[in-house]
Amino acid sequence: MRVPSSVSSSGGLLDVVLTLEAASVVIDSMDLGIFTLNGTLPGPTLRIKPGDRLRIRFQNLLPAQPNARFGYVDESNLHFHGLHVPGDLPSDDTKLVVGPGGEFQYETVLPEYHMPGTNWIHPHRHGSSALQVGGAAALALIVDDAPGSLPEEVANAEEVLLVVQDLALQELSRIAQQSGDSLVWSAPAGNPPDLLLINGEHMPEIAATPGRWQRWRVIFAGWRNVGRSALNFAVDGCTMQLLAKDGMYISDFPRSIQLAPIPAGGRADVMVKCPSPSSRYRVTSGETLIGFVDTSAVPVSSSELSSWSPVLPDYMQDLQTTPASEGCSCETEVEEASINGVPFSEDTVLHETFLGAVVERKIDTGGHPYHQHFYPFQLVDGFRSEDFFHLGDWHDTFMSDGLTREPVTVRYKTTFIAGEMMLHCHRLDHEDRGSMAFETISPTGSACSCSARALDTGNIVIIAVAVSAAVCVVIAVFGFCFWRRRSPRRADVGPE
Ligand SMILES: [Cu+2]
Repeated sequence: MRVPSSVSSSGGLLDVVLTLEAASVVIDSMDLGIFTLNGTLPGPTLRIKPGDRLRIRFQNLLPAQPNARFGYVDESNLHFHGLHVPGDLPSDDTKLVVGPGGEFQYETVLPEYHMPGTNWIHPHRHGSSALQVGGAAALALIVDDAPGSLPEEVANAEEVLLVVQDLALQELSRIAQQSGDSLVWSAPAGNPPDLLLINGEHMPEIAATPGRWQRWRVIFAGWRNVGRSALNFAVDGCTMQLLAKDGMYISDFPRSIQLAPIPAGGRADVMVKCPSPSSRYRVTSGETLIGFVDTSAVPVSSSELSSWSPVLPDYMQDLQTTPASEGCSCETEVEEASINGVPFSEDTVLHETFLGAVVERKIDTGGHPYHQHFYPFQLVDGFRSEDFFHLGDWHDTFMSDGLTREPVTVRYKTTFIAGEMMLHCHRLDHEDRGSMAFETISPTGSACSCSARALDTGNIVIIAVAVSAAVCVVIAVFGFCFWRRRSPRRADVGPE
């Protein structure tokens, strides 16, 4: 299987250029025009450590399409999916718009206590995220573990990165046509198949030694449901022990699972061991074959995995028995083109919280993968106990997918990062249509609100009045000067 190129931080800094650009690829003898980060499918893997500075010069090299229907198919930005970093510039602010030919330098610092794990980066321009992420700009962003922090069997295991992408050729062609993209996306006409790719390959072969544990980092760099559900990831005939979800270690490793139902945008780190030599095992999503594990001829024996719990950072302290702060428990219903009936607007706040609050959300996902930026949330109530989902687990992307009764209750504590936090459906065509909102986290306040409201326009009115007054003064002064200058000239030339 292909392994994406990789670049790691050094001396506390990861300083890279990421370009969003069109590229041509051939998959299963089909010529495809796709979106890429740095020209490859997927983009290069970025590796960083807690406490490091991440500096990304993002360059939008897409061709300008000024006549495209909605006017933003050539605009973009980046989202650091899974990082616990501020949501305002120059950090992870998805309101930023970088036009074709434009660039922006992102810079953010991971806290020293950041949870190590498997995350990813993708474009997030409201209105064009489905086409750009679906087709297929994404890369893995790994926050590496400190030496000595993992159990030996995990630390010493061979790492296998799987960036799973859902190249739905017909659906993406329809979205490209709707959004007026005529220069980047292209796929065969007719009825080309949907392709579930791993590291840019269709049905790759993963090499393994029989009997030896591997650490698989599975990223579903997805933008829609697969069929009607999550990526139902399984390796038939092999042992899977869950290690982490959405870039956060579980507290009861090892947890035996048969299936990892990863919603679009989600991740799962799984220890995988296949038993027999010279054998082929199927990697599947539901009924769909997406790859193979091919084992070598000589088996080895390896010890069982021992129990292990991570040190949890402040923003992941257990909240199962901690009630929400007064007024901070709100309902959130995710819909096709709105949240709680309100379509996305940069001027509308969905919920309001404050630093230090214990926030509770009762989320009705209804088949829509719910994603929160920079504050992950803990599953607290509303779950049937399944292997993959335990009460107390943490996620940043969650879809009930028939495994829960709705609504599900989640909690998180707003520890240190204030500002605007995006939340949205990770079926990105829904996000593009308005299934997104943000809540504000006040650095100084002490009250929550569950009611959507327009942003305070008081300051805007004051600024508008001040600007109008200044313009009036300038016009008056200019008029007076003009009159003074014209008058003598008339006088000068008069006698002639
Ligand atoms: Cu949705």
